[in-house]
Amino acid sequence: MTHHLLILGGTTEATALAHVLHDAEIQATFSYAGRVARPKRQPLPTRIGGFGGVDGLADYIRENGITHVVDATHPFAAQMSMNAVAACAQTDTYLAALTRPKWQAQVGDEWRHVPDIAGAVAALDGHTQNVMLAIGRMHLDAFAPCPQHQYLLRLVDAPDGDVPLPNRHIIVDQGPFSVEGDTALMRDHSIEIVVAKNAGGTGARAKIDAARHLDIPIIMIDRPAIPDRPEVGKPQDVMDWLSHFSTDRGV
Ligand code: 3Y8
Ligand code: NAP
Repeated sequence: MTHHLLILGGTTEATALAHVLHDAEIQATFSYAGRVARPKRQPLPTRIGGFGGVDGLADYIRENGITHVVDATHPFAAQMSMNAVAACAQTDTYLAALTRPKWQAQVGDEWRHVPDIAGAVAALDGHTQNVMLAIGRMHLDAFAPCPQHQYLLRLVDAPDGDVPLPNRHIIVDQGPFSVEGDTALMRDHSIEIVVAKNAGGTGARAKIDAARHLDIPIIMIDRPAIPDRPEVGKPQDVMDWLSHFSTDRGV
């Protein structure tokens, strides 16, 4: 069986895996949702855009002879991960997720855990504060019930529509970020509290370390539930996983 992998990307780990597969000359296609204007270029053939739900992904798998799917999406991309589990079951395609562990609070951290975005909004229901909202663009509307705060927003692309937060300063920047940069940013804006997703990994971690250095509390949003699937933690683990499947040696 000749391998043809589909990598569901959009994370630092997905990019690292793309380079490993490219260097190993393993046939693979990289996939983005098409969320941002200039996604990072990958060393693999790349497709951009949704598949059209579970059936659309199942059709894509069949039509492109995909033999293995690696879900290397962000831990908060729960819908894509659920679709991958369903479509791979439907098409009897091997699936593994390339995931990264949750961040754990360390000595000096002041985290307030909330279960989801709504929980973060409820945690901001108080007096006016300088809030760094570093959870991207897709959920800004949810914070409209808390217009009293002065928001520092960090977005990958400049917002196309109006932002429902009257007192805001928008930074357009694409990670990975640095602790020095995030420390200076929080100081310059006298940030008093940070809202973050428990993304894990290194690309979004800078603000967590900067907040600790500056004794700033964090409202930490826990990850959404994702169905069970085989999980690995490193690109090399994906290579080991692949080696368990027979390859076409022409014998
Ligand atoms: C489109 C295209 C790589 C991947 C880099 C990682 C790290 C930098 C940090 C902050 C947090 C946030 C956000 C974030 C980070 C990495 C990784 C990560 C957080 C890109 C990318 C795509 C996206 C989608 C984008 C979301 C947004 C979330 C910004 C690429 C740059 C906040 C998540 O404008 C929008 O619609 C943006 C949407 C989903 C969350 C949201 O709700 O707005 N990511 N981010 C992917 C696609 O089209 O399929 O990969 O170049 C990727 C990266 N963003 O290879 O270096 O691995 O996590 N991405 C969060 O963690 O909270 C920023 O500002 O401190
Ligand atoms: P999501 O809510 O789980 O998915 C919504 C829909 O977007 C999916 O049903 C699918 O559409 C499409 N989609 C998502 N990821 C895709 C991919 N890699 N390739 C093709 N289609 C994809 O996803 P999301 O949270 O919007 O994340 C979108 C992308 O941004 C993913 O690549 C993710 O890794 C990346 N990202 C997200 C976050 C975050 O905080 N959510 C952070 C960093 C990076 P169809 O149903 O039409 O197939």
